[in-house]
Amino acid sequence: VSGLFAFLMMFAILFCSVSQLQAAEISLSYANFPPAKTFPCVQMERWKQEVEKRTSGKVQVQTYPGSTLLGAKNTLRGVMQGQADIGCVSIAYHPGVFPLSSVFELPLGFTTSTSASLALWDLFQKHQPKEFKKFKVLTMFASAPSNLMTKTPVRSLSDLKGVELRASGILSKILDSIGATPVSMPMSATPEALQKGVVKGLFSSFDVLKDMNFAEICRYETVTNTAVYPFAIIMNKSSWEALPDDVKKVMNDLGREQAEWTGQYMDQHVKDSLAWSKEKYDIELITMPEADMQTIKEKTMPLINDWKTKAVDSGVDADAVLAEVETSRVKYDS
Ligand code: IAC
Repeated sequence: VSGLFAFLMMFAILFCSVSQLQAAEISLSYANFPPAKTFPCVQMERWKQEVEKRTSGKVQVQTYPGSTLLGAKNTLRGVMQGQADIGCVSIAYHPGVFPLSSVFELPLGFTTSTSASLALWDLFQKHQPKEFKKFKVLTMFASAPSNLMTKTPVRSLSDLKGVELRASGILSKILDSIGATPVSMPMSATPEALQKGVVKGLFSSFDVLKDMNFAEICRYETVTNTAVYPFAIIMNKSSWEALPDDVKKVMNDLGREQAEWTGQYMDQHVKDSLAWSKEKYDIELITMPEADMQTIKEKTMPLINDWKTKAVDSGVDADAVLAEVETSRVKYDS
């Protein structure tokens, strides 16, 4: 019996040491609010893969898509309190909290997710704004420009009058200034609102026609190419500080690369999503008359001044920020 016991003990010790060798030294949780198929989660899986590969398995990232760990509205607090190490935050869902980064919610004329994502990252790097002082920012990116996805056709601005549409942040104000009735909510709440008829469509980028299956209910897609939705991937400060230098370097080196990767993925995916929606649901892609596009520009212009006033109140050098973003737009968006 004692021989068997000794054998079992040896086996147990061997097994433990082998499994310890294979286990990652560092395990990090990463919370994301929209469904796994959407672009914030696709980029999350790519980041996880790269970090695990580049740290040779020393770091393991546990991903939680679809609000399974933290929802859209409690990610900021959840990451600050350490309920998750890392989280995905949509800037537009938190009006007033990000006086600098919210500049990207304005109609600035970015035509791609790639250019907006790189410009956003550059702006963050340059200013290291205090709005993120409680977090380590791992990367940032933006959606593609926003368009109207609706149950009934919007062929001109007059069709938009009083139509309830889902948006968020300054993008809700854009809708308001062109005559629609905005209803602010996160992307993750939109399927139910569309289903119940609380909204008749939404204002976002076309990737969600496929990834959220909105093409089924919103058969009309009107191109406005207005503002983008900016995002930040934030990490709990103590979780960050506990990382060894080589791991920090891997993550720091990934910041800009991840922004660009996500932008390029998004820009390609918008095309795939439109083609898929045409094929599956025979959606109609609508362009508004040139005069209406001009009216949109004029009516949304005051939002830039509104942003400026609030940004200055929060200590942001708003004119410099707008000038830098415009320089980046010219640099990346051509
Ligand atoms: C998305 C978004 C949010 C979650 C998932 C996919 C956005 C564009 C921005 C937004 N595509 O909130 O409308």
